[in-house]
Amino acid sequence: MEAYQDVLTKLTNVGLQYESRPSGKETILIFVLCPWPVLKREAIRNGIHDWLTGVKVADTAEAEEMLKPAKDRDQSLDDLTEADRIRLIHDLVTGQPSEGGAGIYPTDNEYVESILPLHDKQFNKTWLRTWSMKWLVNQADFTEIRDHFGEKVTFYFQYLENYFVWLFFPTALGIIVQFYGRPFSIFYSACVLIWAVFYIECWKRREKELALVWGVRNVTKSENRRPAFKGDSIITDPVTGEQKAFFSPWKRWARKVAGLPVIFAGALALSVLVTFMFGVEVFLEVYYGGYMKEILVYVPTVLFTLAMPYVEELCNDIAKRLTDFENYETDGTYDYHLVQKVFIFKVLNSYLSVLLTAYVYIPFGPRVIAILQGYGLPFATVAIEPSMLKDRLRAFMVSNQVISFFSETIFPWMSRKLMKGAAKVQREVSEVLHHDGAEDEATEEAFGGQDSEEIRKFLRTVQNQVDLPVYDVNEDYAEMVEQFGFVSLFSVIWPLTGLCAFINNWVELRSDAAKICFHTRRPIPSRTDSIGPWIDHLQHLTWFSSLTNASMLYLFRGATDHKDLTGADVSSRLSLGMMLLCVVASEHVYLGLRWTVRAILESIPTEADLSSHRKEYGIKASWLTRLNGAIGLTATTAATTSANTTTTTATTAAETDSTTQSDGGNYSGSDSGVDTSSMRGSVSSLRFSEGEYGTIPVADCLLSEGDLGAQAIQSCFKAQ
Ligand SMILES: [Ca+2]
Repeated sequence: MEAYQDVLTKLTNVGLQYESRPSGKETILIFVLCPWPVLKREAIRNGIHDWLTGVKVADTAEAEEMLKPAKDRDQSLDDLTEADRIRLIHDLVTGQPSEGGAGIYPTDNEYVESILPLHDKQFNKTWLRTWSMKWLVNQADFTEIRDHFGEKVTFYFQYLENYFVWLFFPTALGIIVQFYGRPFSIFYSACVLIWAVFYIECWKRREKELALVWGVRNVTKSENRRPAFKGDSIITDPVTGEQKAFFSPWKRWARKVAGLPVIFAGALALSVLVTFMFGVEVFLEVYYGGYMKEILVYVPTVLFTLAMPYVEELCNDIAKRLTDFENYETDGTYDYHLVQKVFIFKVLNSYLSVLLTAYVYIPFGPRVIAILQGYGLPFATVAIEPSMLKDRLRAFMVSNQVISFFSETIFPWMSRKLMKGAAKVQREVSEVLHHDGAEDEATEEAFGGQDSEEIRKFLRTVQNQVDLPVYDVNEDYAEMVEQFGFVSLFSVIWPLTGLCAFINNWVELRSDAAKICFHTRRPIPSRTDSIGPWIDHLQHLTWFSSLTNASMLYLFRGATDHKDLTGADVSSRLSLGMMLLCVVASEHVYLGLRWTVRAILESIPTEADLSSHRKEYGIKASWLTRLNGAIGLTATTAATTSANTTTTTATTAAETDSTTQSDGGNYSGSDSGVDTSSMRGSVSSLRFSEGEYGTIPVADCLLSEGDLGAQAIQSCFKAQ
């Protein structure tokens, strides 16, 4: 109860309103409402922060707007999207008290279970309907999603759509090669490699463009601190001069190095598991000739596929713990390092068995079997040939995609139905056993018993959403990047891999949308300016595919469906020196190609680049004109309010009116007496000599209180 009161006090302290209802016996739902003035304060504070840290490229008119006194700026809420509003309120609730937030965060506060925004059912319905009726999703649709769910989620969908469109090329080429060409074609493999390089470099351009259009450029560089971050000392920020918690990078590196053995051990264990499964499968296929062979051969694959989610979960858990231990300061860096670890496991899990078939089983299998047969072991002489590789890849692609489709859409829905059914049966059984419904009524009572039926219905839908898992966009990225790996690494084996991916991704885009609508909580909108670590992983995979393509072409070239190349041929052809030569040559060609494409694309400026330069130039020019004009004017005396730069927590009074904001003591009176013309006057009374700028604590006075656009900047000019 104390903890509950504590949370409520913290909420009121930052000016939020609330309404609470018990839910079940042990939890309480607290609904948070943010009054307009408070939201406005946060929006302005955020706007200034963005502007200072270079996130926003405001043009002259926008900057003028930002510099107006708060009372003239009421319309500034009109362009706040829903995502922005939720993000600001979430930041306000979870922010550090020293930065004006309420400091309520699930990992810090053991009584707070989670914080979530609620789904907008109507919006979700329209979203799914529009997307499922379209062959391609257009930019206006993405903008709508961005306004609703924020940039992080939208970046994923935008990336997926872009990837889907690009996949058309390997798909078409793959179909042609499959039906009119030969497998292991040098032409096809070269085309895929070139395609991958172009695709990645073009996406980078697109990404930058989107970040500018959405006004989130550089946003990852100026993120708020993660509440879970624990500093071990307090330092003065070298850029802004603020006091902030600090964690030594050396210590973090030490922790990283300490985590390495764990990752190695995990990776090794996973590889052993995959290899073991592979061994069992081969054993059954080649050695075992007895009862039910046809069925038994598939058992290891099925077992492995079924166990995979659990293995993956375990790996993710290890990765998460290690990353927690490394203590990152922002969500962006945290995600980056978490994804790096998860990706290592993912790669092993998905590609190892195909790699084993290609580089161990087919070249060396026949020799090993011949030796074993020499000892009199009854090995069946199964033909080991490159077409096995194709079968394996095909099975992998198809089963992977079918399984992931089911586990993302059908399975959560079914398991929820089952859980509900089970709970109902349990309730009925206990009712029959105890012959009284008192307990049931009690829960019903607790569940907003005093409210109208309508509110109770609402509370039930809220409870349903609370029960859903949290959406993690990185899982979806991992799935797509893994698939890109199959296309770039192995499609030379089976050219229809691209087609498979192409079809899958059309469905994927819609089914991931449905997943967010029905099977997860509404994601908390957050901002990002790129797809983060995934672009690096795409590049690593492309580099790696320059190796696999070359080596496979060397090993299996000449193989066709008509089996004129057997494993024995492959193994007799194998010369390590030649293979190494092929691989190194191919890798260098790849690096050269990448460098060239990047250099060419970078020399062509995008429309977004131009527009941001235009804006920057415009605003600098306008500032210069203004300063020149101001210095030329005769001085008018202006009351000098000194910029009191202590960082204050938000005032305690419930702020229903933003003009009472000056309670905190800073800037009192400035709200009424300030407009841009008096600013000119005050500037003119200063003589700008060298060194004067250095002493003005711009960031402090801008960031300490939200409500201050013009006043803060003005105070900077006035401070002497
Ligand atoms: Ca997905």
